[in-house]
Amino acid sequence: MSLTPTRADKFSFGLWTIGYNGTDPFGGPTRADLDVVHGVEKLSELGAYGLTFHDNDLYAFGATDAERQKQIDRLKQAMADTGIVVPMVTTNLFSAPVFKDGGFTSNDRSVRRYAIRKVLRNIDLAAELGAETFVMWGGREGSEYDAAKDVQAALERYREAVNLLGDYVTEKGYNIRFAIEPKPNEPRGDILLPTLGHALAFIETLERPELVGINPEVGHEQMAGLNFTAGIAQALYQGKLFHIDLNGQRGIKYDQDLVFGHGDLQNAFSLVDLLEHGGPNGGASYDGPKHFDYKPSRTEDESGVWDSVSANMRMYLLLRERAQAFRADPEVQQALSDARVAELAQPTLNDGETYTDLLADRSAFEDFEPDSYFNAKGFGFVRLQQLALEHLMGARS
Ligand SMILES: [Mn+2]
Repeated sequence: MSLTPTRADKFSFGLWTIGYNGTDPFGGPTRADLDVVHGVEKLSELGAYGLTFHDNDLYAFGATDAERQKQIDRLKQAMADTGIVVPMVTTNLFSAPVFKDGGFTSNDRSVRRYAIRKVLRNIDLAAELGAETFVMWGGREGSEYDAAKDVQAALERYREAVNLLGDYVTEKGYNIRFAIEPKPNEPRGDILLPTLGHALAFIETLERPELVGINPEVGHEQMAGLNFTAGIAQALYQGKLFHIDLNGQRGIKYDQDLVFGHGDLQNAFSLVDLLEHGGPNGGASYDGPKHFDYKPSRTEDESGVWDSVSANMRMYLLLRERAQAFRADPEVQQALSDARVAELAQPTLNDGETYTDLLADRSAFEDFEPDSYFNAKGFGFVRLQQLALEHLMGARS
């Protein structure tokens, strides 16, 4: 098992990640701006396969048509020269002042119409570049004040926009699916569709739910105190993991966007195990792009940016190696068996059994003795967890 990234690993990076110049709410840039062609060349050299971007990562908001086309042409040439692909494109509906109350759900109707036009134009570009996933992160779709936003109306306007986008790609014949990226807060005090669970429920209200899935980000779910791996398992179970944003976050605080694994390492281990193996009982796994949405810390110079690019990929590959060793260990297999992990995959009812049959089964209730059933015997979950951590730490091979 190689720790050198290859194209087959499908590692991709946002142009805004490698291009992050260090600006935060308290200080300006600490690094020079990155040119897209240089970024593509470095990603290719380091073993990534894909670049993703928001429209305004590639060309400035307010760029003329000629300036925009020049940047698109430069990107296309860099793709042709390196073999780097663009698997995902997304739209910036959050930076420009006009989006201060959101895009699809701004209280101002003219802003909403402009936002949809900006996205339609960007979908054409996504299709032209061969992207198959179009991410929607509604960072400004939210509010600070309950009285200032009708959330039910906002959901209806979001639904109206996504339905229109679904019509557009269908009628254009584009091979594009949409992925909603949830986040609980930041930059807004509260953001619409704050967790992957909210997004999954919303998708079922759409006219073309099959075209829409989710793009969950490690840090965003962890900012809400949620278990990312458990959420991803539900997304896989529901066939909605269209894309994923890997990074690191340490607890409930601002969005840190650390290197993958530099936050909650245990959760990163269980996540890679799930993505690669589909869970202990062979559920759905993930074979889409492993996309890193992180920020190289503003303490770093340009060489530190490329070191952090390699660190993301290496962390994933190390965790994949550790997860494979964990699954292959006979002691782990015994501990899994003792913990009855596989038994959960067995249906609770017998084949064809009805509630009438269950009611007639005295062993299930009348003769069942719950107080003495386990005879004080435990499941051994702690031992299993210790084995997992020893594999994560490299203490077992
Ligand atoms: Mn983030």
